[in-house]
Amino acid sequence: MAMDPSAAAQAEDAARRIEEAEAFFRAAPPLRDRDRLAASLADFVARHAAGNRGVVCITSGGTTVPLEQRCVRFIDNFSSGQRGAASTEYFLKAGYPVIFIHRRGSKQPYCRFLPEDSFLDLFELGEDSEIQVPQSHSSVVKAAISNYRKAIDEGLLLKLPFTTIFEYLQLLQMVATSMNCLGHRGMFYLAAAVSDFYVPWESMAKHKIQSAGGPLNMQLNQAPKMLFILRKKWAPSAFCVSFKLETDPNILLQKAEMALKKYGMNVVVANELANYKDVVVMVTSSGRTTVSRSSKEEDLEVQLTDLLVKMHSEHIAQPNS
Ligand code: PAZ
Repeated sequence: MAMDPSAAAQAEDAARRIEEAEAFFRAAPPLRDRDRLAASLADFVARHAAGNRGVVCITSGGTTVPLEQRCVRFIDNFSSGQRGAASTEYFLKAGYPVIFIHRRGSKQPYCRFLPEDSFLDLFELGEDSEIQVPQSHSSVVKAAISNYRKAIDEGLLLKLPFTTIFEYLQLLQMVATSMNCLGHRGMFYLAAAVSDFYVPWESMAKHKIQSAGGPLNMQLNQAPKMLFILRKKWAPSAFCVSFKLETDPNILLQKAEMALKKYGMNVVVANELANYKDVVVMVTSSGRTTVSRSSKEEDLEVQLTDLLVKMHSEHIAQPNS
C-alpha cells in the first residue's frame, strides 16, 4: 500500500534528523570518564526504577562552543544556572530524585545564597586558628549543608557536569536512554541554554588560532535538534519540558508554540531575557498559563515546579491522553 505523501515526508525528515544526530555523536570527542559516569547513572536509575515516584533530569547553565581542539577560546552564553539550581531544590522538596546535568562552575543547588565574590567572608579564624562561621551567616550555611547532605545521603541527587556542547549532548543522550526504562515516570526539564551553532570537531583548528593571518572568518554549523531525537528515540514516553528564550517579545510565544509541535514537547516554558526571573508563560497543547513571581522573596520556580509536578502526575495517571 502506498504511503500518504505527508507521512512519507515526515518519516524522511525524522530519518534525516536522526542521521544528523548520529553523525554529531560519531564526530564528537569522547566524553572523559564516560564509564564511571555511566556506572553511577545506571546505579541511580536502577535504584529509582523500583519505586513509583517520578524521576527528573534537569539541565542547567550554558554550553560552550570551543574554537580550538586545545581550547584557548570559546563561545559562551549568559546562563548562570540559577533556574536549574533553584528548580532542583524544589523538585527534591517535592520528593523527586534529580539528575542534575550542569555547567561546571554554574550555580549549584543549596549554594545559591552563599556569597560568591567573597566566599572567604563566610569564615573567620577563632583564637586557636580554628575555622568558624560568623553568626550572621550561620543559618544560611547550616541550611545549605543539611539540605545538600540529605539529598546526597538519601541518594536523591546525581550531579553530572559539562562544559562544552559536545559533553552536554553526550550526557543528555546517556541520561535519556537510561531513563527510558522509567517510561511515563521520567521527566526532562531542559533549562540549559544550548548553543544553536558549533564548530565540528574534525574541522576545528587543533592549536591556538593565530592572529598573524588577519581577520578571522569562521563558519559555524547548526547543532542538531536533539529535542526531536529525545522525544522520538531516546525517551519517547517521558514528560518533556523545554525552555525557549527570546529577546524579542513579539516572536517569543510563536516560537514556543512551534517548538511544542515540532519537537512533541509536553510543555514549552517561554521566557524573555528582560524579565525571565519574574515571569514565564507555560505553553501546552491545551493553552497558555502565565506564571509570575508572587514576591521578590519567592523564587518563580516554586510555582513553576509545583504546576509541573501536577501535570506530570496526570501524565503518569493517564499515559494516553
Ligand atoms: O541559567 P539562568 O537562570 O541564568 O537562565 C535560565 C534560562 C533563561 C537560560 C532558561 O530559563 C532558558 O530559557 N533556557 C533555554 C534557553 C534557550 O535555549 O532558548
